[in-house]
Amino acid sequence: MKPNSKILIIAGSDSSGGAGIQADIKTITSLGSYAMTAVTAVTVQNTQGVKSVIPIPPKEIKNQIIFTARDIKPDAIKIGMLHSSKVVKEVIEAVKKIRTNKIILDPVMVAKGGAELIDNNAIQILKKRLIKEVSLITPNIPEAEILTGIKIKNKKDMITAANILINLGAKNVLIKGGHLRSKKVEDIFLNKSTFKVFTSLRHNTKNTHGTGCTLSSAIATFYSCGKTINRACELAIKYVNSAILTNPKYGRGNGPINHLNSMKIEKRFR
Ligand code: PXL
Repeated sequence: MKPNSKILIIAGSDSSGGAGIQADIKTITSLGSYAMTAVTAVTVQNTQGVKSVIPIPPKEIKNQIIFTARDIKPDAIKIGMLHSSKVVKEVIEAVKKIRTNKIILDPVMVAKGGAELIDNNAIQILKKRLIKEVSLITPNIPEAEILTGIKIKNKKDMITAANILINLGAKNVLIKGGHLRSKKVEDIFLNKSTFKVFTSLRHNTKNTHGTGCTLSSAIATFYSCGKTINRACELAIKYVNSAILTNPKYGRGNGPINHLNSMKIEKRFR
């Protein structure tokens, strides 16, 4: 088969393969599209935690984006870990230059084990400037709390937070409800004309490392292939839910999900 579309990933590397660039490439590939990358940082980690973070110089992040996209124009962009304000600024400049208008922003802040992947200044610029430049922002509950300054305890609070993000200039918002202690997981989608709640079964497992990265890459892939933004969210949520259910149980900590869950390998290898 040939790829259906081309996606540029701007994110950090996760040496354990479950989150970050690695999750993004696996997701985009397994859903049938072509993945390109601009690496923002290299993390040293396993399923038990992050040992260190090595930042890539901001100018080189911008160079990766522009040089790559000038040759192969992406149909969509997925943005993940941006650790400093300098990086956020360079990424804003670079994505303006390459003129791809389908951009999904996963505002990555803290890794599963608690390691901070972004600093405070960067959060402020992300909130003031980057939010307005993207098609969709996909915060989880702790990220939505930081971006909006409100405490989120239930669906009503999620809706309030989504409205605050729309007022900050977001075009579309998907707040992921996985961190709430509800029996089912409810993710809410909001833009100026549409409100939707996507309900999924909650699977009782600690192996959910990289769900946010995987979700935003899956949304970027479906969206790049012509689905509407809210349908892309719905399809991506289903993909992540199946990936959690069929997780391979790797590692001693928070293990990865099964990025391959949508695939059938038909080729025979001799
Ligand atoms: O899941 C958030 C995340 C994003 N990007 C990178 C990460 C992580 C979590 O560990 O390592 C590179």
